[in-house]
Amino acid sequence: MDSEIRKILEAEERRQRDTLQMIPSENYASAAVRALEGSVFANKYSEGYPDRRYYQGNRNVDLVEKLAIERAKKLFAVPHANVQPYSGSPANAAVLFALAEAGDTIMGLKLAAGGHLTHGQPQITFSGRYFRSVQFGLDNEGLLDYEEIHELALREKPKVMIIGTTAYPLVFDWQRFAQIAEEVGAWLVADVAHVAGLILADAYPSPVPHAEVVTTTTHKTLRGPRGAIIMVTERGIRRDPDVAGKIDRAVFPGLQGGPHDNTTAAIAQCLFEAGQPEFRQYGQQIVKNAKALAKGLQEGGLTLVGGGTECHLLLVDLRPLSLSGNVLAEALEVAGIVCNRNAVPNDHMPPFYPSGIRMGTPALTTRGMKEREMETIAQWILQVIEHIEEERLPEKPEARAPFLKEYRKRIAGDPFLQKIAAEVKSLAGNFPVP
Ligand code: DSN
Repeated sequence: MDSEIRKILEAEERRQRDTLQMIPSENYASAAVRALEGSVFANKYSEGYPDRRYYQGNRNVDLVEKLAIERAKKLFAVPHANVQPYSGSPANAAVLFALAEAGDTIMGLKLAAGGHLTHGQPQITFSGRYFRSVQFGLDNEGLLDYEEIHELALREKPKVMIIGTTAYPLVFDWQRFAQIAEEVGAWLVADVAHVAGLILADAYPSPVPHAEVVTTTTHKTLRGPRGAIIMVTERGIRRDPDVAGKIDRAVFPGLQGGPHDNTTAAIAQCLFEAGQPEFRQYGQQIVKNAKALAKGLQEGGLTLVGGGTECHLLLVDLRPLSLSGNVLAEALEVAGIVCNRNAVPNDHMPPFYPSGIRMGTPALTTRGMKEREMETIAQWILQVIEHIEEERLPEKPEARAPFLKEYRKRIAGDPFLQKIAAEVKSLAGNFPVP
């Protein structure tokens, strides 16, 4: 390997090993998953689907793709699965293109409230430009207001409701979404990218009995490669017996060419892992850990959106401390705690300078950490907050970037943050990464 790349790779290996990865959409894939991603399957072209390829030489690729499909169908209890989408955004794009026409109305949760770009974010995404997007937010407590969603759906009559979240700490009421969708004749698409692994571990409700289509990425709580799966439920097939065909055609040739067969092989492996009894314990522990972390932070006086968590993530509202998400996330990173700044419901600040911090426990749980470690981590986070609580992001938008540049330099060698980073490294050393 080129020495320049090797050096960067080794630095990233150390970073992932010596610090706490608390971005809730990240995880540590197993060595087998990573080996398959880097395997000879990456050399192959396979446009088409198993037994219907446009290229020769796909005997083994067909086996691998069938295995991934069968495992997805069995684990999620669905009659149809497509494992070819390159990632979550292309998966959602394919579903929207399969179920709606240009200009049709789609409905989803606003990005600023924890929805995803592909759930209809206006103007800047295909989902908000190609379709007529109507969106709902959260109430002042940061919770879904099902009555408001119901009224919006009745008024706007969406063709597709694409429902999911990247930052909502409580469980979704899939049955309620299904009742609303049914009443207005909308397709219900559940995007469970964040919680797919929790669903398989019975740690989060499955939308499968309620939705017609389910999409997920494969690299978050599912702990596989960076990829995605689209599933059609019994309900979806009852509604339109050709819906699976429409979705398959929207993926290929509609949006994509050759599938990434190395990723497909790694998906088959991650679904094998997710079918083992240990995976159930893993998923359950993710939620226990998130609850323990939430408790520690709340006891230290922090405000959590939704009042806590029922899943793998929590969202700290920094407005009561007049603290910026950027300021805290930068300091935490110096202290070896890697999370991300995030908008809180009805945030008065723009998305680049939001008033919250999002944290998750999937990666720490993969390393074997439990409630006790979460209590320690909560104390470190509280100490970092106390250390920087006088720091203020400037009010003037043009002064923010220069301030953060200077702030980053100033805190890089901060002895207190470095002391915590050393303690973090020592704790992390007891929990090997895969
Ligand atoms: N970007 C992902 C996340 O961090 O939640 C969602 O796709």
